Amino acid sequence: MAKRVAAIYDVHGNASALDAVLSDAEKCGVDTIVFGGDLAWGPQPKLVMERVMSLSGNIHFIKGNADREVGERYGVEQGLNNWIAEINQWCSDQLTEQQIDFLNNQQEKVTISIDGLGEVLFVHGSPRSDEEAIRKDTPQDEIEPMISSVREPVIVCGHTHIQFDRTVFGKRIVNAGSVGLQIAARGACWALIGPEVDLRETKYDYQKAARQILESGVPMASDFAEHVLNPPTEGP
Ligand SMILES: [Mn+2]
Repeated sequence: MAKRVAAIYDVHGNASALDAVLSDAEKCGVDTIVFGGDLAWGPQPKLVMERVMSLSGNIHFIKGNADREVGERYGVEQGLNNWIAEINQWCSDQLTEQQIDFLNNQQEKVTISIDGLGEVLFVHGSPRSDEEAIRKDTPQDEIEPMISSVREPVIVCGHTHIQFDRTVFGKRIVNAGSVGLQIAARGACWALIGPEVDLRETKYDYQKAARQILESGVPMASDFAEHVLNPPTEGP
């Protein structure tokens, strides 16, 4: 039985933000970490993979759609935009064979029994797809078929990069937000799960992060840097 679980989602190759979240999680006394997917796709894939693969303790990894695309070198032939395909290939090229194998061997989901909450299911997108989005305003009727076969009372997801905590047809659904490519947040977002649900936003040095991103060599580096300097708002 876990007591305090850090749900760390959508790091997207932002090593500075990840380091800040790992320090904050340690201060919060977490005994278990779930990395919820989309670790490497972004400006610092190698640093992020080195960091997470060196951690020890109770750690689980869920595969995100972007991990799948980097691990399997998805290109335009899979119907992707040029720029996404280009970043997939660049990220793949940065990683060692061992890091690629690690990405390709992550689980699709994990269930953990957590004090105060019971059984909690962790997925990347929705319980049935790593690309399906659950947002805070997704209509309940659209969510129903995504969760109808889930037996756990609590579901933790990510993928859309905006935190929420809502209940749909009796299931509590928590979106942990994004550590590295946050939307409508200034800091690195994650969730502390157990015994309550605490949606956290950890401050980090985003100006330093932006400088490192500009030096990383990632395609569209200035766009990534701009994203962390001025995260987009939620939009309409
Ligand atoms: Mn994703």
